[in-house]
Amino acid sequence: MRNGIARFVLVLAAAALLPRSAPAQAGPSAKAAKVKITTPARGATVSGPVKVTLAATGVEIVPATDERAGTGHHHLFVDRDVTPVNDTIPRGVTGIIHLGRGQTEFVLDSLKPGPHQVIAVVGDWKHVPLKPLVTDTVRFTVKD
Ligand SMILES: [Cu+2]
Repeated sequence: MRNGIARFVLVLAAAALLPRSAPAQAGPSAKAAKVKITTPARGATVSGPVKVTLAATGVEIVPATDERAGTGHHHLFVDRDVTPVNDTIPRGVTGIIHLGRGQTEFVLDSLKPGPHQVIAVVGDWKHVPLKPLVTDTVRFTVKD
């Protein structure tokens, strides 16, 4: 019995020493949206064509025609920097791909052998990047 009380006191002491848990989120909108390029794997050496697969959390991936808050669609910047984050992501530009039908994968079929970089950015129905930025970068190599 004495042993049990000692253990209880010890647990209390340990609990007091534990760091306070993070403050509760204000609501669903406070949850930060995230995107991850799930393939190709980081640093992988792959043969072409290269299928890029995307997984988003905290944001609903929908077609660009779906004009609702809390939604967005994927954009890929292939071997180029992202455009200014407050600007509309342009169309018809080499290396910038809008997955405007709500797709979560895209096949890059014209990458030359060598190192490449893909940056994923989730943008809203106006094609403007979400804030805070929802982005992921993967570098990989296409073999000869
Ligand atoms: Cu777009």
